[in-house]
Order: sequence, then C-alpha cells, then structure tokens
Amino acid sequence: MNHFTSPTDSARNILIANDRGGYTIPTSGLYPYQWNWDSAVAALGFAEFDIDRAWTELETLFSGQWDDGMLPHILFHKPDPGYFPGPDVWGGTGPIASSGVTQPPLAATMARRIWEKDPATGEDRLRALFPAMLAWHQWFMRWRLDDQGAVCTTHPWEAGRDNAPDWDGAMAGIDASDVGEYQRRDTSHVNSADRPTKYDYDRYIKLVQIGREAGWDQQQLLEKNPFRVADPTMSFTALRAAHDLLAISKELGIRAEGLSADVDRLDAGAKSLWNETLGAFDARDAHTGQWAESVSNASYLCWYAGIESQQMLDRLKTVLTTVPHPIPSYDPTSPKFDERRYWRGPTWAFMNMLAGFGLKDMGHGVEAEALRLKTGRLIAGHGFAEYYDPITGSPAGGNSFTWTAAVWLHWAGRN
Ligand code: 2M8
Repeated sequence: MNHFTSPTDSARNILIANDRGGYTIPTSGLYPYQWNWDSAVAALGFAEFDIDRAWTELETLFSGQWDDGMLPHILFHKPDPGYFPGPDVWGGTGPIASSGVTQPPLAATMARRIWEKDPATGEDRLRALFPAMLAWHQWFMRWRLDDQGAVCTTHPWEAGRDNAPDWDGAMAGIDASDVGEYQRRDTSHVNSADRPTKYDYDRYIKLVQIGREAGWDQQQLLEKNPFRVADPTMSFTALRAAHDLLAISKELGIRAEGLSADVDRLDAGAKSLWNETLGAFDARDAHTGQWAESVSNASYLCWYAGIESQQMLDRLKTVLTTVPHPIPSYDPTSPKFDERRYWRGPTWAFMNMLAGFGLKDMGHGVEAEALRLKTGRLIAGHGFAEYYDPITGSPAGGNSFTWTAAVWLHWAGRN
C-alpha cells in the first residue's frame, strides 16, 4: 500500500489483478488455480463493486461440480507448473480438471448475502445456482457425517486448515513411508517456516494417492481412508449453509425436501463437538472417537452456525483483550501454539469475518464490532497478507491475497 492508494482501492485492485477471467486465484505464484472457499469469499468482495462479477465467480466454481454433487477444493482451469500437487497427481474425475476433495461449504451463505445486497439482479442467478448448491449439501449429508451428525473432513486440505493441531492425532496414524519422491513448490514461493513441514506434506500426498487409487469412490474411501475427523469448520459451515439454503428455498418458493430435517441433524452433530473437559468446540477423530483437545479459530464459528455458547464467548473476550491481533488459529496458551506457522497460530482475516457474521447475527454486537475493527487495523497496518502473526501483526505466507482484500471490502474496511 502506498500513500496515494487507499486500502479500498488496493483491495479492488487485488481482486482485479487476481481475476483470471470468471474466477479468481488466491494469489499469484503460490496458488495459481481456483480454490473453493477462497472463491466464495472473493465473490463477497466483488459484490461491493461489481455484482455481476460476484455471481460469475460462484457460477464458474459450480461449473466444476462432479456428477455426485461434490464440489472440488481446487479447479485446475489452466495447467501451471508452479503448484504441487497439480491435476496429474490428483486425477479428479469431474468436468474440469480438479482435486478429489472438497472444502468447507461457504458458497450458499455468500450467495445469500450477495442476493440480499441486490435482490433484483440476483434472483435469477440464485435460482439457477440453487440445485447445484443443494446437490453439494446432499453430498455432504450422504458421505461426510459421522454417527452423531458432525461433518467430517477426509483430508487436512479438505477442512482448509491444512496443518492445524486438530489433525495431529489422525496424521500420526498415517503410514507415509512409501509416498515416494516429489517436489514441493510452495516453499519456493514463500518462507518455509510459515508453511507445513515435510512430515505433513508426506501425509497429504499419501492421502491423495489413496484417494486416487480408489478412483475417488466415496464408498471405497469410507473403508480405505485412514483420515476421517469430525471438524468444527466443516460442521459449522455446513450447518450454516443448510440454514441459508432453507431460507432461500422459502423466500423463493423452491421445494427442497428434507432440508429442515437436515438442519436438525447437522445442528445436533455440530453440538456434539462440544468437548466438556476442554470447555470448547473441538475436532473428534471419527475412527477412534479421540478428541483433538484443540481450541482453534474454527471453534469460534459456533455463532456463524447459529449455536450459542457462553463459554466460547468468555474465551473470545479473553482473546480479544489479551492477544494483540486476534483471533489466533490456535490457543496461544498451548505449547503447540506457533505464531508463524500457518494454521497453528496465525490470524486469518476471513475466519475473523465468519466469526464476526455469527456474533452479529446472534446479538453479540460489541464483540463483533471489536473483532471487525481489530481486523481492519491489522489489514490497514500490515497489508493484504494471506495470514498474520497474532502477536506482532507481521504478514505471513502470500501477499496481495484475494480473500483478505475481499474481507476488507465487505467487512473490515467499511465505515
Ligand atoms: C491453503 O491450502 C492449499 C491446499 O489447499 C495449500 O497450502 O496448498 C489453505 O489455507 C486453504 O484453506 C486455502 O483455501 C488455500 C488457498 O488460499 O491455501
């Protein structure tokens, strides 16, 4: 950011520069493709200055949907050797070259927000997207619930919080000794101390190999995949998406059988992630039943899903007053907290925005506003980084980052 460009102009320029024609890359170099939940956030940013482009972002995303309803976490529209693992490693089976896992379902929630901003322009686009969004929801209901109705992630990349301590237990159970040689590309773009370790990557790639060998057949993977963790990110976002789909179906008079019952099931599932001993929403290994014992930034998405918790609110108040740049992605009082390493400590502006939406909706306006203002100061002071050190505020990972720019435009930078 220089003295002549306002942060709002910079944020727009970032979205425009990262636009590859109908879809936005998260940042050039490090992430040269379309990512699922990044695009949903990007759409919100575009909606602040180009509502048509906002809808196009979501439409392009759903153009990669698989026949069974799965919406991939990466769409490889154009090959780029700067990213690993690419389409040849994943072997996705959809209409566009893609990965074989999904990501937390933000699209329906963001589509509803964009529609509410301009109902006249949005109605036809929303109606056209509705069946695809519903099919994705139904795919989660069919393949990703544990026995209590919590939504599972089947790869750390699927939950989007790649190296979060939430997965440490499940990752330890993966034998990656035969993963073979491969060349990482991420550490040639950014500081390796900000990224997952080789131990993590070996297991990420091993899980891709297992999925590919099974042809990404979900029935087979229920048995073959060693990694299945019921996760607060997935559970809270899927519940929120189901609430939003139900609201849209009612307002537009679209029949969507079973959605109310799905909301109840997902609500019970999300609440089952309350770890009483920890006093927080936690991840739970679906194979072993073991808690991760992890208070992450995803734990604070309960309000986003319409779930109240006084204990989480008390925790949030503490974090807001004791951590210089909240919300850290991991409990700063834990020995595993690592202020620079990706999802093991750093602050992510878009996760703050999701928590902020929930806090506001549930009547916690003071905390929502405190979080919004702190996020705004962090971005204005340290640029549009992928994530930030929660103690010093220094930027980490990639820069000129799409979802951080979108967060500024839609939420953190508004007067
Ligand atoms: C990060 O994940 C990708 C793999 O999906 C990577 O590290 O290569 C995560 O932060 C994820 O949540 C995000 O969607 C993606 C693009 O920003 O980067």
